[in-house]
Amino acid sequence: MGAARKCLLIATCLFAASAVAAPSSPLITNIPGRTSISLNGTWRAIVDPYETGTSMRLYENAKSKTPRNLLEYDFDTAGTLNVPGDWNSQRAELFFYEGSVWYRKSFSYHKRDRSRVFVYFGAANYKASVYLNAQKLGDHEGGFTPFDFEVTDQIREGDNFLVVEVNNQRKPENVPGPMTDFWNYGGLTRDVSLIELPEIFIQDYWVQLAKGSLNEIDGWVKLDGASAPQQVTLEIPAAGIKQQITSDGKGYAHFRFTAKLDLWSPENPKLYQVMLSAGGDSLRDEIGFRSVEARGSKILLNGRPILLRGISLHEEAAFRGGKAFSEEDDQTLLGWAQELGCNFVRLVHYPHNEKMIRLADRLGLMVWEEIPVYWATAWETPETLQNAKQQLSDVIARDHNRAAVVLWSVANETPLEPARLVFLKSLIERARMLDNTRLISAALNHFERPAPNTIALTDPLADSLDVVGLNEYLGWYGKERPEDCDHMQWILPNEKPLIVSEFGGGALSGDHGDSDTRWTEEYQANLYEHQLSMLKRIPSLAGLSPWVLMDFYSPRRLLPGVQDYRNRKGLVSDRGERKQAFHVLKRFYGDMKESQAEK
Ligand code: GCB
Repeated sequence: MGAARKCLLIATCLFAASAVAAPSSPLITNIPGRTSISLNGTWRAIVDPYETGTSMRLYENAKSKTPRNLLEYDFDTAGTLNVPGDWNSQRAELFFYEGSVWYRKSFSYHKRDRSRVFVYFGAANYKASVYLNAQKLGDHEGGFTPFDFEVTDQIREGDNFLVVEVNNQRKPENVPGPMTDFWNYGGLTRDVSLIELPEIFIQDYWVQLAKGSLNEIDGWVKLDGASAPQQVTLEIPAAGIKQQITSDGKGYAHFRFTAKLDLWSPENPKLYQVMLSAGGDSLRDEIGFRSVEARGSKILLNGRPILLRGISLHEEAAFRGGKAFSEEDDQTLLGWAQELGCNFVRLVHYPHNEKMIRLADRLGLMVWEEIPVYWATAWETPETLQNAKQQLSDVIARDHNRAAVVLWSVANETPLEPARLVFLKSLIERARMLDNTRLISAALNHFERPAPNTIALTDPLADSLDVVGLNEYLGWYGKERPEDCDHMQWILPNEKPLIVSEFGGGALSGDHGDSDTRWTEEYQANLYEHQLSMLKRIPSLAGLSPWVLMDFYSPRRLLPGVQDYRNRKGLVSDRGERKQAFHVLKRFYGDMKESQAEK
C-alpha cells in the first residue's frame, strides 16, 4: 500500500473514531479556494464574567415584546467588537479579562439550490459554543485551530443570527495549561465565514511529493457526500499534468504518478496552480513541491544539506498590539525575518493563522509549526491527550499541502514526568501517521552538568524525534554570564540534527549602557555575540531560531518601566525599532549564507 494511501486510511479511521465525540463537522480545507461569504466585521458583544448567559438563554437573541416583559440582556444595545480580533486589545477594560463573552452577528442569506452551507471559524480562543437562529450547532475547544459546522438545514432565507459564546478561562486540563509566557487573548481571533458547497464536495486532499522522491506525486482526495464512485480530476497545467481517477464508494481517491517539477526552496519558492474537480465541485490551490529529510545530523532539502537560519515569532501584531490576523500583520513580521536573512521561522507556541503559512510558502520561508503543549500539562487526563491530538490533526489537515512547513513540533519545554513520555510519544505517533513526509521535533530543556563547563541534554524524548529542538538561556537565566558561552561544551545526541529553538535575553529598545547591565541593548547584543560563537562550534547544528523576533505581551513580565507586561527579548520592539542584537544576528546569518554557498 502506498504511503499516502496508508495515511489517508489512517486519517479516515481517526476521523471516524473522533466523529462520535467530535462536535464539529468534517474540517474543510483550503478555505481561500472556496466560495465564501465573510462574516467578519462588527459583532455585538456581551461580557459575561459570571457565565450566566446560558441560563439566561442569550443564544435566543430575544427582544422584550411588551414593556412589562423582564429581559436582562439586549444584543442590539450592547457594545461591539471587531471580528477577527481578540477582545483584550480592543477595550481597555478587557485587557486582563478571562471569562465568557457572547458575540452576535445578524446577517441576511439567500439560499441557492442544492448548495450545502457551513459556518467556518479560523479560530476562537479558547472554547466556543455556537448557535444559529437559537439552535445549538456545537462546541469547540482549542484556541488556534479551525472548525466548522454544517448549517444547511438551520440557515434561513433572509434574516439569520449567529451567537457564539467564547470563553478563555485557563484550566489545568486545557491545551495549553494555565501557565504560559504569552497573552491569553480571548475571542473570535480569526476570520469567520459561510462556505457554500455542492452536495458532493472535496473536503480535503493531499498533493505532495512521495516520501523520498523528487519526481513522484503521491496523494489523495477525500470527498464528502459521495455514496457512489466519482470521477476526480487533478490538473497541474504548468507541469503538463492531468490525471483522472475514480473514487471508491466512500469518496476516497488515491493517485501516484511521476512529474517533472521545478522544486520549491527558499531561493526558488515555486508554487504551481493545482486544480481539482469532482462531483460538481472544483477548487484551485497553489502548491510547492519539495522533499525534506533528516540524515545523520543534517537536514536535507531536496536532497541537499541546508542550514536553517531562523527566528522564533509569536502571532502578535506589530505597532497596534493584539493578535495578528491579517496578511498585512503577517507581512510585517515575516518581512523582518527576511530582513534578518532568515530562510526559516519557528511559529510559536500554537498554530498561527493560515495566511501566515501561505505567505511563508510564497516568500520561501521554511516553517516549524507547533501545538500549544507547553510547560505543565495534565499528562494523565485522557481528555487532555485527546484535545492535543485533535489540535495536531487539525493543523496538519489545514497545512499539509504547504511546502513551507518542514517540521511539526509536538511540545515546548515540558517537565520530565513519567506520564509525559507516554503522552508525547502518542502525539508523535499521530503526527507520523498523518504525515510521513515532514520532520517531527519538540523544544527540550532538560540538562545535566556532568563536568565544569559542560552541559548535557538529557531528555529521553530526544530518542523519538527526527530533529532535536534545544531551548537554552545561557547568559540570561542562571548564574552564567554571556562570556561563559565561550568555553561551554555541549553533549548532544550527535546522530540527529539539532535546532537551537531558543536562546536570548531581554533589552528595552533605546536603553543603553555597558554590556554588563541588564535590559540594555548592549547586554543583549553581547549575549548574541557569545551565544552565536558557541553554537557555531556544535557539529550537529542544523538550524537555529533565537528568542524572539519582536517584544510580546506576557502577564508574567511585571517589571514596571521596563517590561510593563511585555517579554522584552525581541530583536525588534513592538514599535518596529531594531535593537543592536538584530544587527548581530543579521551579520551572522549573512556570513552563514555565504559560507554555505561556498560549499
Ligand atoms: C522559554 C519559553 C518561551 C518564553 C521564553 C522566555 O523557554 O519557551 O515561551 O517566553 O523562554 O522568555 O523566558
